[in-house]
Amino acid sequence: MPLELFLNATSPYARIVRVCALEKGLEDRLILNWVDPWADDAELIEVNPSAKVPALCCEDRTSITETLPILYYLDSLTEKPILLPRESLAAVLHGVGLGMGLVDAGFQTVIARKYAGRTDADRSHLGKRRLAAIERILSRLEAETVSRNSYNGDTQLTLDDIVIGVALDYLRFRLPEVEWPLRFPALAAWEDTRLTRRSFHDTRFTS
Ligand SMILES: N[C@@H](CCC(=O)N[C@@H](CS)C(=O)NCC(=O)O)C(=O)O
Repeated sequence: MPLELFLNATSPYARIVRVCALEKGLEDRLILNWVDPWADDAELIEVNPSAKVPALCCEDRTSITETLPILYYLDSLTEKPILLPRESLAAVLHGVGLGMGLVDAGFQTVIARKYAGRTDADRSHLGKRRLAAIERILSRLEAETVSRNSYNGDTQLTLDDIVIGVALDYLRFRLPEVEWPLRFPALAAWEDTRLTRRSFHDTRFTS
């Protein structure tokens, strides 16, 4: 059996997994199972009782849920390219953590707005904390852009590049009023080089 990924087209978490699968050259081993996680899809719930995407069925039908464990597993499937290189593991995981923080704060903002309305969601205690977290993470990423590995379009990506790259594009997609590309120019230049890469281009968000 091939690997089977449960996903939807607007999930930043699922896109991170897809970009990783493409970068790892796993395209031919992977079936994409498009589902609506909000519709209590029975097949998805069987694989992931949390009813969330992404969820992965392995070739032996073991299921793996949650983005980071799925990424860890995919990275183990091929020797090269390695998304979590041992020699720079702390630095890469540092970036992965910042990127996942941005995805979480962005996604939770979008969902809270959807169910509570934008004004109530953003003015709530948790809403203010999420928006403040987005600002702080963007500032931190901007400050660290110079020290982040330089990228010329051919260089192999590591997991931090992928998570941060998708997180930033998710903000552009769902929270355009944040206007981060105008306010964080170094980060915008860094992101531009990633979005042209095939793995990012072929997985771009569609509503
Ligand atoms: N912690 C999970 C978050 C995944 C997640 O929240 N996925 C959203 C789509 S972007 C979802 O499926 N939500 C459905 C729900 O919460 O019921 C991960 O890292 O994979």
